[in-house]
Amino acid sequence: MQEEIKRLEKEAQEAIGSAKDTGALEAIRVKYFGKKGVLTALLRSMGALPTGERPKVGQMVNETSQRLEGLLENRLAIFQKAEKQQRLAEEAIDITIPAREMRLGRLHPLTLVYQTTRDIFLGMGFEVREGPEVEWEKYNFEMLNIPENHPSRDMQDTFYITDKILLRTHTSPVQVRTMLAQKPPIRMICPGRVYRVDEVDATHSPMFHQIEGLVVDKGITMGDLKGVLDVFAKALFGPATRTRFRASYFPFTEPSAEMDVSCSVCGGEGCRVCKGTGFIEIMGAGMVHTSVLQGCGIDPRVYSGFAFGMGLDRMANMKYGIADIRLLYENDIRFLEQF
Ligand code: 2NL
Repeated sequence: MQEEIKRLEKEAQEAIGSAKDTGALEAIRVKYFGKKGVLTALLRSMGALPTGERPKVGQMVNETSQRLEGLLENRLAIFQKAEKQQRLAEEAIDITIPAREMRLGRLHPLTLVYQTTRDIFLGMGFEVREGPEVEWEKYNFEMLNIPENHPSRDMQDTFYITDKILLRTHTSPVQVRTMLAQKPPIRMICPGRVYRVDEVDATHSPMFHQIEGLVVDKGITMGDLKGVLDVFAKALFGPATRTRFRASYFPFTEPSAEMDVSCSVCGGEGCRVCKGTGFIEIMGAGMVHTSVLQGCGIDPRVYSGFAFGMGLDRMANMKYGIADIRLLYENDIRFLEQF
């Protein structure tokens, strides 16, 4: 019996020593210590021994069991540690993969041209004023000396909300409101959306953007108008830019003019863009009509002023070489990313 126990211990030691993983160790544990295990069976069979031998053999089995269990536990701890390490290695997250690129937004070309224009006028002491897009007919037309029978007042050209309320067709009513509210000196620009009944095509949209400007003070002349607008044109299109003024007509200015700038593509030589003229028209302007000043409570014998207006959409298209106004409103990211 004692020989058998020694043999079993040796056999178990070898098995434990050559086990490759926790699974193999568990199988060994079951084989020797399980319910039907070899050592368990040995303990049970002790009843067959002579009474005098039982304590000695019992002690021997217990000691053997303790040694083997210790051995098993040590090996088990080693395997568990190794297996844990392997699992950690396998489950590791690769944090060195580059993060997804941050997609930075851009300013819309209209915003860019607006901000540039605004900053040029801020630099000359102008203030920015805004007003409602839904406007009184009175401020949009009457106060601007636009007569009842004028074609722009037609339902065909203006979006009416009621017979007295409409979508403003220009930003001039903001200037009317300013003149009604404050005494000269006034130096202001008013940017904003304006509306006209139009079919959409490459050059027309029922909603577009305007910037108008107004200066009212004592002794303001056409010379101030030309000087300010020339400074503006050079600041926006470059110092080599030349300007020229042609006589024109608006009901709210007298005299009225169109300002052209030398073509930035050919420098005034004449090309496809300026249709061979060397100049491109960029805005309308004029001396504020005395009736408009008077209507707004400003005495035209004391004060005079000049005003101008330009389409921002057209300016943006010119500056960035955009051929179709619709591109400004489609919000196609492939288009917008280019600015
Ligand atoms: C154009 C021409 C212009 C004005 C706008 C204005 C405003 C007041 C009084 C007098 Cl309150 N004038 N604005 C003057 C001349 C021309 O715009 O072609 N715009 C796109």
